[in-house]
Amino acid sequence: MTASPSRSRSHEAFARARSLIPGGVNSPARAFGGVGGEPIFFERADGQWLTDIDGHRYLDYIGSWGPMILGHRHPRVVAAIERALSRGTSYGAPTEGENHLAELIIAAVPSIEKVRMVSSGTEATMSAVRLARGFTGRSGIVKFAGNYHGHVDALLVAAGSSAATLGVPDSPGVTAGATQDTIVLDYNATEALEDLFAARGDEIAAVLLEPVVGNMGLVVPSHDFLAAARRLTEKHGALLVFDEVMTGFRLAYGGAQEILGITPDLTTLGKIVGGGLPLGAYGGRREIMDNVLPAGKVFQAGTLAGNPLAVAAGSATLEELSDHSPYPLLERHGARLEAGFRAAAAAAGVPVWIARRGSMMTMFFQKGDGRPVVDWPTASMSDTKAYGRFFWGMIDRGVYLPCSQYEALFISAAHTDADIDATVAAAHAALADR
Ligand code: HOZ
Repeated sequence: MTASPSRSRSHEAFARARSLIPGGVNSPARAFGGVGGEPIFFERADGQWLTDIDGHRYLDYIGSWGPMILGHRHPRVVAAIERALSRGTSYGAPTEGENHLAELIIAAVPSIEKVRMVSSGTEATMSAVRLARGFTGRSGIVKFAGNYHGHVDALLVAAGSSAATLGVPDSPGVTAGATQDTIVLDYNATEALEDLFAARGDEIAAVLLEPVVGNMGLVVPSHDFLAAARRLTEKHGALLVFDEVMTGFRLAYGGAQEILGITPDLTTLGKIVGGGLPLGAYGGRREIMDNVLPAGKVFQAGTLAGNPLAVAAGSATLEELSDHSPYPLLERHGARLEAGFRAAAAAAGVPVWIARRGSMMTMFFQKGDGRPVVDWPTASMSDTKAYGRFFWGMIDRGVYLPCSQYEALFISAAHTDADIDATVAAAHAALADR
């Protein structure tokens, strides 16, 4: 048995936070509600490491839930932020930096000819949905159970991420009116999608999906499913919207759409595009994007949209990814970690389903025999208590994994072979020691 190190300062900070902030956290995903116990408070991050306020170090496999693909405090990103900071933090007026980041995004993402910057992934998907409705003149939005698109009222239906973890896939406060045009299907349910379009194709403004899902744990699409989504939207005059907030610049420089070979009409971005600062974006074909105000009439605005610090961090991150592609390294690390986790689970006799694409991965703890996890009904059968025990076993061994079975882990370019091997050794010990 490994003794748990003392986290008394985190405990005290959390007690104080709970009296000040609802649930003690500013976003429920970090509340540890899916694994039990109290969240750990951090004071710094360097490369692949996090340091908590009690002085413990952890190998970080969250990377701020995705943005930190280069690791924390990458010198190129830090220098860019410092340069921007020396010139002021916000003007509420256009800058050349925004042009530069727009050029980088357009060059990288196959579907994007024009792009609008916002301050978060939630805003990006909210705006893309409004634009799809404005462009098509239709109301219906098709989403998939377990996909999460931020806390947009119309999309908080059968939502993944913390909504799934904490059992509020349909939040109180979201009115029936706000979701009456949201149609939910199971992910990978090609036939159901075909039937829906056959019956109601002319009502549908957009099909919105995560092209590789990270928000019910990692779930991969079948090629048939994505191809059907592309074919049916095209045939019926609806838009296909890829939520690449997690996968954009993560699975490849051009996002999931680059490796899947399917080009949506609109793409939403967040996380990596802001290099660790708050920035989101949505973009797509020129004739669609030109419907956004003031070029067109679809309203969308933001005081801090295109904030110069966030734009500098995002541009530096994208330039680094483009100049020194980390993707082969991330794939190698991902494969090594996957093989190691698989071996650790087998050695301990623990039934798991492991899904991975590049540097995103989930090990689903299963209650019976290994059964493919392809959608929310199969993901939600996971043994979340077993995941919670594994999570804490890893924490006690200095490895910080997602605090929910229903979130993906992220590897960064700062992780080394030795880090991956240490993580696998920790997994062997944690799984043996349950
Ligand atoms: N979108 C992140 C991963 N599901 C979670 C971040 C959050 O909700 O705080």
